[in-house]
Amino acid sequence: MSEAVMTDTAQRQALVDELNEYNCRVAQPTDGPLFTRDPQSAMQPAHWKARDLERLLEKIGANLKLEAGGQRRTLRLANRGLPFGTTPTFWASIQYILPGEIATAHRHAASALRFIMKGRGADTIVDGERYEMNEGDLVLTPAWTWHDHEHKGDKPMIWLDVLDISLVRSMHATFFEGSAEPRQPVSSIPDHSYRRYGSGIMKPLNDRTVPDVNPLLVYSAERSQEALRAAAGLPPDPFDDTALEYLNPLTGGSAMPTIGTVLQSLRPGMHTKAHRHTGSVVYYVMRGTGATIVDGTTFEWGAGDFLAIPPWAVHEHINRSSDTEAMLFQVNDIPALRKLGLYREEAVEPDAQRAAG
Ligand code: 1HN
Repeated sequence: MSEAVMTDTAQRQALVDELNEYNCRVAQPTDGPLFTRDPQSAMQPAHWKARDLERLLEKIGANLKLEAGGQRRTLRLANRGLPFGTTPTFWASIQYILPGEIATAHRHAASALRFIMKGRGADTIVDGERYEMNEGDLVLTPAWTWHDHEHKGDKPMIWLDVLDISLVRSMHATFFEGSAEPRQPVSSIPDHSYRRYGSGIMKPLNDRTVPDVNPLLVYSAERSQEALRAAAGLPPDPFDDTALEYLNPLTGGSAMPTIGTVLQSLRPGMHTKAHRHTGSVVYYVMRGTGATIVDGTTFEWGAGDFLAIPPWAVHEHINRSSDTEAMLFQVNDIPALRKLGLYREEAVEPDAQRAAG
């Protein structure tokens, strides 16, 4: 090595050290690329099978008391490519609550939602409003609303919890507060938000609600599945067949500001076109059997399974049955990406996906 290069290296290091003293730096040859041509996500596609989840839930039910771990007994869906969480922005967990248990009141800056998977007899109170939780219901816990749950039924109950924890953490905006009282006082009018906004087509006069904050807390299985049945008579969406997004009835935007929620039906024999988009997705299979091809890998799914799709991964869906629809509940972070101007999507020719595999 010539003396000139050595001197140059030493000089560069001296410069770097000096800059460092003043909390400054310049690009260095050892830095990785600052930009990639397109998203290179560390998140991996992931599949959780219902049979495994059921066994593991029973196991945590038998082994973990509710008091340990913040008064919630949850099985977190982890991603091997990420330091924490299910996707780069949100955490999906399955909550397992036993008869007689109370998940005590707290609130946090992270937005949360619950989608009821199995069981009956539990209720949740969100900012004073009590809702029964029935299979297929979506219940929202908007940012900073108090929430607690109690299981009054006689068999264990399970539901999906999704929180935008990783997004909130990345912005260093975490707040949390516990309550001295296990449960909140309940307001005198039952189903208050549902009575005011649940029709989705009308709203009360003299309404002073801030439109950006969704005033509707609950989306019943009955009403949302009825909407999906009505939409099934429309021509299929090329990538998702029949898919409806839960909405904020005041804005027509997503039900939560950061998290998208979608109810989706794949008709018998459907094989969708392939596409990719920014934003991550987790699917819960409510019923049916099928497959999703993600970046060339085929995941065969059945009722009760979960599937996670990384940002910008090419994916297409297949309903394997010739006579039964498949119904999926989907959670994504697309509303957050859209608000930040970061949403992009593109169709992918089927041959490209096969070659990638
Ligand atoms: C949480 O507060 C709940 O309130 C459920 O039921 C799951 C997962 C991580 C962090 C907080 C709940 C959660 C959670």
